Amino acid sequence: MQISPITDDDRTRSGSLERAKAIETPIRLRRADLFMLSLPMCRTFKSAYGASSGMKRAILVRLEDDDGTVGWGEAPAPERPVYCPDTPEGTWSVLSDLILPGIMARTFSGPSQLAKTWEDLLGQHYAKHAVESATWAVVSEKMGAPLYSLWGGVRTKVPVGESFSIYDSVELLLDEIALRLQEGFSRIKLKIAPGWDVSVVSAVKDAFPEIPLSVDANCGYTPESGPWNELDDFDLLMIEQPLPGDALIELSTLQSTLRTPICLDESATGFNMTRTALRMGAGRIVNIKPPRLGGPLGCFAVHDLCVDLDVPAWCGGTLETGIGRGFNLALASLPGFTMHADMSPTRIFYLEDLVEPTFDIDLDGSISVPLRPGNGFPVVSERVERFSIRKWSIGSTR
Ligand code: OSB
Ligand code: MG
Repeated sequence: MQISPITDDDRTRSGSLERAKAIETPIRLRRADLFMLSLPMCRTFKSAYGASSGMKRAILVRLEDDDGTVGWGEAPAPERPVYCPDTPEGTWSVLSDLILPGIMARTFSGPSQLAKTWEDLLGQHYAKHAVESATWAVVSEKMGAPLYSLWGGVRTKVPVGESFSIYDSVELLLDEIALRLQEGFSRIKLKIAPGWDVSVVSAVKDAFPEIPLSVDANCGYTPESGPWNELDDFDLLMIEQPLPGDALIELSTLQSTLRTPICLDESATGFNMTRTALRMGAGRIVNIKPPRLGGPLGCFAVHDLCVDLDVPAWCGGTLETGIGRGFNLALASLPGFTMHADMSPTRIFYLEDLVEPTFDIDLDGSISVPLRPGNGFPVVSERVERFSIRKWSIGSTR
């Protein structure tokens, strides 16, 4: 694929970002609540970064508008800052010390103006995402319009694939894949790492030759250590993040030797980084994830960039509960999301979801985009309380 040259028009030719910025519904928050949750996982999720299992923390933000409208957001920061620099404790501190105090009892014309209050803060993308998305839920509820229509979505069903963790044996992996294919998943993504790559991909290809297949290396290789030629022979949809996120020169060199597109995940930390990476030819596909990009507005910017450059994009996940996945599904309805999303139903990772009803995959391999205003799925407060290990609030209830 030829990457067309990027011009300074990239910022202005955008469609979805301009649309989102133009949405003006006054917000005035009277209260914000933070919840630190400890959620029981029902399986081990292992990648090049190591394994998560047992209990996983997640932070929830609940915003309450002066008119009583409530919106929830989620910061699924990993226990260890290996995929991204954010952590649960750091995110909690930024939310309670810096972000939430700055938005209380002030009138904002909409989410875009509200998000300007933290524009000067570097990083802290998970914290920013949790608040910005909760704000979008408030606005959507107030306007009586689902997020997907507010944001300019063009589809109400999102084709989904499953992200398969590293298993103890290839047999266990093949059994799991067979199960998921029966459920309808129509694209397979395998986590790879040194020692769990070529032979595994080969076994999966042999067992399921027809299924679109990709791999995700989560930065686990160096240019010298990866089995690039072997991987390139499998006709994979993409190789996701083979090298560290900031290794743009090496990624670009590697991409020039491969037929298989490289997909940017850890490299795509914001608009400028993604633009630079694409211009350098460091990848040909972009995985758009709301927490990694600091919220929906950051996603719209990258989405529009991808549309303008004719670069395929898809919506990735970070093991969100149904609260975070509600935003991901609405986002994935935008026109530039032309490839399968990572959107496993919450039941695959967690014993209990925080929303009811939650979502699941249809036999046609897709998940329906939520059509209700506000949070895509109704949040069950009792479960939030039950899994909370710490709470904090600012403002008052009336
Ligand atoms: O690299 O895509 C990734 C989960 C957490 C952090 C990074 C990644 C992932 C996944 C899981 O692959 C995708 C999902 O949430 O379903
Ligand atoms: Mg990834």
